[in-house]
Amino acid sequence: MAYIKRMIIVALLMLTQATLLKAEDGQALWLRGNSNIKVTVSGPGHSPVVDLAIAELKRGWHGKPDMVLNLRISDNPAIKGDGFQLEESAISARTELGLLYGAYELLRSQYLGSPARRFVSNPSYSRRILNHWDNLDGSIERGYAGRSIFWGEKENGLSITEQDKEKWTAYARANASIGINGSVLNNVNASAKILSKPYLEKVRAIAERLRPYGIKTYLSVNFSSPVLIGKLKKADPLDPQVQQWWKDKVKEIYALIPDFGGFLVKANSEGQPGPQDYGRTHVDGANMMADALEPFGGIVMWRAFVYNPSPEDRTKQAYKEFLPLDGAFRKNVILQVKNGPLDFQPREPFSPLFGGMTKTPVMPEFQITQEYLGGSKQLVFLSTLWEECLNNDTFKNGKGSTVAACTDGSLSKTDFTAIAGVANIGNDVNWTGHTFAQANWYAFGRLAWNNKLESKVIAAEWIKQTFLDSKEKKTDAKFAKTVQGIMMESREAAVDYMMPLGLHHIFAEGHHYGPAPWFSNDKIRADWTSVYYHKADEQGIGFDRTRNGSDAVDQYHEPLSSKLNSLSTCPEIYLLWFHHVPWSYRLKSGNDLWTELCLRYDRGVNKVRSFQKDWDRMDGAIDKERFQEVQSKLRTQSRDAQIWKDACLLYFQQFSKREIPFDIERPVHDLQSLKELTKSRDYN
Ligand code: GCV
Repeated sequence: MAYIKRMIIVALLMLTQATLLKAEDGQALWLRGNSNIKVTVSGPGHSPVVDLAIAELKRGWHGKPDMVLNLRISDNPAIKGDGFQLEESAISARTELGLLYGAYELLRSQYLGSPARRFVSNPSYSRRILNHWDNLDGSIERGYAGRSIFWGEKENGLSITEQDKEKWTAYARANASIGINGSVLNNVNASAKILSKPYLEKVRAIAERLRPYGIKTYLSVNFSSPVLIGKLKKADPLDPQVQQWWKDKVKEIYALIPDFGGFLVKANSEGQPGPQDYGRTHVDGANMMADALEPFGGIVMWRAFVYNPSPEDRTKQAYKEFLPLDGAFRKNVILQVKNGPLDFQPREPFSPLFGGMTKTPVMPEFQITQEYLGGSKQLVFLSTLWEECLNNDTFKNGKGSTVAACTDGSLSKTDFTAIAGVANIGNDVNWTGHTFAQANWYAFGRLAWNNKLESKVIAAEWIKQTFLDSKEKKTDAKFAKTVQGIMMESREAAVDYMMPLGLHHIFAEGHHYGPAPWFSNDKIRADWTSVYYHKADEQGIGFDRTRNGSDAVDQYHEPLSSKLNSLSTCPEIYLLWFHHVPWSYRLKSGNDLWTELCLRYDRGVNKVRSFQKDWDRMDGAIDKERFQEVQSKLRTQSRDAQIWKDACLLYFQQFSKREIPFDIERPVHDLQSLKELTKSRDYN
């Protein structure tokens, strides 16, 4: 009886709470912390940035009432770059931007209820940049949250409304609050038009909105721009006319945008033009642009994502291309390298270029938009993926040479350091399509600022700011813990139901959402098909990248290369990435490979189902709108995880010729219908 009474009271409390919770559409992101608590803030004079810092502190103060807070510029040697020092009643920084970042950090810690203490915080990377793959017609390559907030719609994408400007300001504020300080405004598959006068005028207008928040504007450029919009006959980087064209163009840009950041370039990759079209090298191309940008302080981010249709293992090509060029780039060039050697898969080993380049600075490129991880339909917290990459040991200078250390300047001094994330932002009301995709934007910023932060801490911060009030209620703690659990397990679950044990790139053609392990097509290049990657046959499955195979293992330093090379020491999470393994091979669990594969797929599906149950139990803990949105998306994710499992197991079973273990759920689909389903464009 007492139990029933208690349950009724809990239910009534939850109901009251749910009706009191205000409707939320997600537009406010993690910045919901307005407050009425009074604070007096004194700053070092007035400037747009200092005034913003003061305004933010007054708007979001959750500390002691009627405090006097002092913002001051300091030459404390412990503070580096745009870092800051927090004390209970002061924020000190070398730069005004440091004061703004310090203000956001102080507000965050107050909201999270962390005690105020004295500490210094310095950014891990000096440039923390979002890459928007936004096309000038407003579409977004691999975008799942609506259309571009910068381009498109009317007048060739050039019109600017008051609403646009407000959106850009809100975008800049959200970024600054997590330390992001750069935006590349257009797709790396770049239209040359971006460098024409009318588009540059629009870039200027956008830059004006981003500037007060410390966000520098960068552009992706098309290597053939001198031909496409400049009326030159060629774009040969050694041609003096071409060099002059770039110098003039850069001068024109800086006259409009004095703090312009520089260029991002995808050259000689996936059909994009580049210096190799003229028999020149990536160095020739990058240095030509670097020379044009150097007098203005601009930089070139040259992408290493290059591969050609050739018999060579695709994952080896970038390293082979760039390693011989190490040291030949100008000082204001940095190589932008995707986390893995292939292409943002659910799990990849780190790119060997991080440990390979010794004289050329390298910056990681992460993908925030979930091209290969469920778009905006699936809840996958990517922070754990990035944390895993950053913490990998390259053994470049012996043990401890992590990817983080190879890129943040701790292993070798560079003139600047940088990190990029491919944005998941569009004009959807909640910015990112899935509410939980906001967490990936947030996590990228937080890791770019501090590449040692733990994902579980980032998740906890985000949950509280995004869903809960600063004053914690009893139900809040339960919600926070449950949701943190879901987030922390979500990426591993996706790996399990999509591509466990090192499998990779077995997606349906084109949309990269659903499975198509059967996909092969003689008419396109082999490395755009699935069978090229999994190589399933009657003996086994996996890509042999050992010394007897493509020898990709030797692009890594010892002792890692030998560890990866041997079947018995290769970490099982990368097993089928580096080895073609017999179906009967025994794994550490004692299961043979086929059984283990079945169990992993099944585990992934069950995990998503458990996320559903956990989320359902949270009904009433947050606003109805976002609760139901996530609930419905988890339903879709559960359905699609099952499709992944069934498609892969039924297809691979044709080669393994073994039974699916009876203690897991049998596939509920048949192979033929799955082939039809995932082919359809509507499926993605
Ligand atoms: C912007 C993958 C994606 C492409 C993307 C490319 C890149 O191939 O599928 O959409 O193009 O990577 O990073 O350049």
